[in-house]
Amino acid sequence: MRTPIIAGNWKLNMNPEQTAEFVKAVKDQLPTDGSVEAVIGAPAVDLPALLENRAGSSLKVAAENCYFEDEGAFTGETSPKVLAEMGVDYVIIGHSERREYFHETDEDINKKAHAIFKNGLTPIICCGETLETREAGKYQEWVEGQVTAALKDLTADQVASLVIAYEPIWAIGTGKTASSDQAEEVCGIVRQTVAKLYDQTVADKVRIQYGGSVKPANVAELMGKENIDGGLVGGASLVPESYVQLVNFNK
Ligand code: G2H
Repeated sequence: MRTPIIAGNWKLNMNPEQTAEFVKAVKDQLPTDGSVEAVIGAPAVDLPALLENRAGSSLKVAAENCYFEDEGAFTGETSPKVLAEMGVDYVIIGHSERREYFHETDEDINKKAHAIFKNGLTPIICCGETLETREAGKYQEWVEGQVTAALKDLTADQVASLVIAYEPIWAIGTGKTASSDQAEEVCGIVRQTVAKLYDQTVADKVRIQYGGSVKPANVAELMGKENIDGGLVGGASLVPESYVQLVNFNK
């Protein structure tokens, strides 16, 4: 049985003060029965406020990125080693915004995945196609290629424990959600890819999120799909009330 995982992805929003307020507002309304894992992914500058204020709650914390080296002359980067020392749980890598605006390659993402595991953290690896790729009918092979490259040389145990987020780029922040059937189809392809690369046992364990305009109104339908184990949520995760509704989608 895979525990559903709903993760906010705040992107470049919120400051430490707003973060503290947010956590105080949602903290007592998170699932306490272990039926859903609630995560917030925040900018690096907000992580201390998230970590301090989550005390006593089940909230898990994600960084939105990290570098693949632990230390050295890499101005402006974030160390996965330090994220682990701080008490962070997850690191989101390979988001389409990082691939597009910061030229992150499949190879970088794979190196980051290795660095994240080396430091005892868990990656949330994003994949997803553009509208052009979808309309050209090439989205299946595109996503399979991204997943294959991201997982290169990871062990079966590592892959079984990580999270893959399928985010069709055409549905991000556009208000245009992939239909639950479209989302399910590609999340199924992600799982089949893991089965091909490893085996069915690993594929049955890996958790797969859908991301792209997830909101309280559509989360339950998406979560009802066989291969969708969670959501990676941008806009709707910034409002405490809607975040609480999202993580309690099963109530
Ligand atoms: C996709 C998603 C969060 P939104 O990027 O990762 O954002 O929910 O705003 O479409």
